[in-house]
Amino acid sequence: MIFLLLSRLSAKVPSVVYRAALIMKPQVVFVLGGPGAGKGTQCARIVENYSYTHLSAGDLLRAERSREGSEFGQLIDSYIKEGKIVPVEITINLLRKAMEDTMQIDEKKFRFLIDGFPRNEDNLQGWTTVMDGKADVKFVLFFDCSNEVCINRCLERGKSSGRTDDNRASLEKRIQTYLQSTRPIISLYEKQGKVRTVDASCGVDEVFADVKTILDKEG
Ligand code: UP5
Ligand code: MG
Repeated sequence: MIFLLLSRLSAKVPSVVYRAALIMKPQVVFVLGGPGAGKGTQCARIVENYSYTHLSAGDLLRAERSREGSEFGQLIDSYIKEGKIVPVEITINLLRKAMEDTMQIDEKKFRFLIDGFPRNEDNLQGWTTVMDGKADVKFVLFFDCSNEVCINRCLERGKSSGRTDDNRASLEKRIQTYLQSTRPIISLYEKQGKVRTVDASCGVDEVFADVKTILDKEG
């Protein structure tokens, strides 16, 4: 009888240990840069080549804006058009849920590229309140690009993107918000030695070559 119990236990223990080892704390790379710097484009390339899941805060907000019955649809719509930053309570819940859903489907998917967040102090505070201790921020991948290049890329994309903020009036506001609110967040991480900067003004392949160098080094 004892033998039977022990053999059952020993069969169970390794699987419990194995499962615990598999459930990893999310590892996060924040991806920042001006509007049109190429965050989304480069994240897509990273996903093709490395085991990361890409979560764009902007995409999540646009999806929430279109979700039938969303109580935040109108608010998100006006904030995006005005190039303003949506209150973090909305964004952080979308991000947290997306991370949880991803890991629930596949617990090996614990590496995340969080694109376009945190954009201001409010975002950072919201992240700390909700995610501190629950996820590790490895570093910030910063796509550095002149305002002029950013604006031109978005205007070009605006010819077909259908995005309500890819027009000159919205872009001027997006750039102002970026300079006033997001750059200081990048500087904050810079002081902690956590920023990896890429020159985002050259072609997609050249930018990605620099991204690869960084990711290969970070492990
Ligand atoms: N392109 C890309 N790379 C290129 C290259 N190297 N050479 C030439 N062309 C290149 O690229 C933009 C365009 O440039 C594309 O046409 C691409 O082909 C080309 P993309 O990869 O889309 O750039 P990205 O940096 O992702 O630009 P995006 O417009 O998405 O940046 P934003 O940060 O402005 O937009 P986001 O979607 O993150 O946010 C939109 C709004 O949502 C914000 O303004 C804000 O109102 C709201 N928001 C919040 O409130 N909170 C958040 O946390 C996030 C968003
Ligand atoms: Mg984007």
